[in-house]
Amino acid sequence: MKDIQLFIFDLDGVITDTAEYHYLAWKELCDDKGLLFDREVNERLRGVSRIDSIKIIMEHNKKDDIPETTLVEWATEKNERYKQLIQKVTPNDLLEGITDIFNKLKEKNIKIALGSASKNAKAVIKNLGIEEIFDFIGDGYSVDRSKPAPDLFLYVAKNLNISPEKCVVIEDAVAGIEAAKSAGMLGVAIGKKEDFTKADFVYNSVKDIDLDEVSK
Ligand code: B16
Ligand code: MG
Repeated sequence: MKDIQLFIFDLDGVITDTAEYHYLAWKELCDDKGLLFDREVNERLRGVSRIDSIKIIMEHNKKDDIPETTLVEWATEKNERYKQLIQKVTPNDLLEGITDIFNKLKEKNIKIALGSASKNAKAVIKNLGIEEIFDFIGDGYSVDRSKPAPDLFLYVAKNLNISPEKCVVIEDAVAGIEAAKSAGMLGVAIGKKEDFTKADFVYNSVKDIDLDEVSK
């Protein structure tokens, strides 16, 4: 039996699906600026910070001459659209099975934290009605280096005074699992097995997570 004391949850793709809102906001921005953008490119932005996301979009458009200040401006424009869209988030947007997992962890006295790359994480959590669940919130403001760097997960664990080997990270992004493994934590991925070669466990969806199997 592992002595697991903390579960760190990613937000987008694990607790709720804000990827669709990110898609709509990026698509509107790209249409405005005459840039190519589609759902395939959007998939590459999972777990990636806002500024790194726009760099991936530029790479897709083969544009390497846009000044950094313009990229920041465009990313800010996208964020204004995104902030409007997430006003629509309600508790009905919680992914199936997540409340059950939170309840089981609470029963076992295992701590629960958020480890999201999003600077809008707190607003989303508030609209989902789950602010009270978390013992600690790590978001896009917490550290400088984003996933795949282990910094965010290490920061969260340190704040709760729990050593990395006693932590489990639940993630839907390859960069997130890489971050968990370089932090020395257990990495549980949501998605297709073939995409997550470094994960300790992979489940198709959140409702399939087997907490006993993970903690054994
Ligand atoms: P923001 P996660 C990530 O959330 C999203 O998956 C990613 O698409 C987004 O670019 C990133 O947050 C930053 O979000 O623009 O709101 O700061 O999966 O780490 O919860
Ligand atoms: Mg995610």
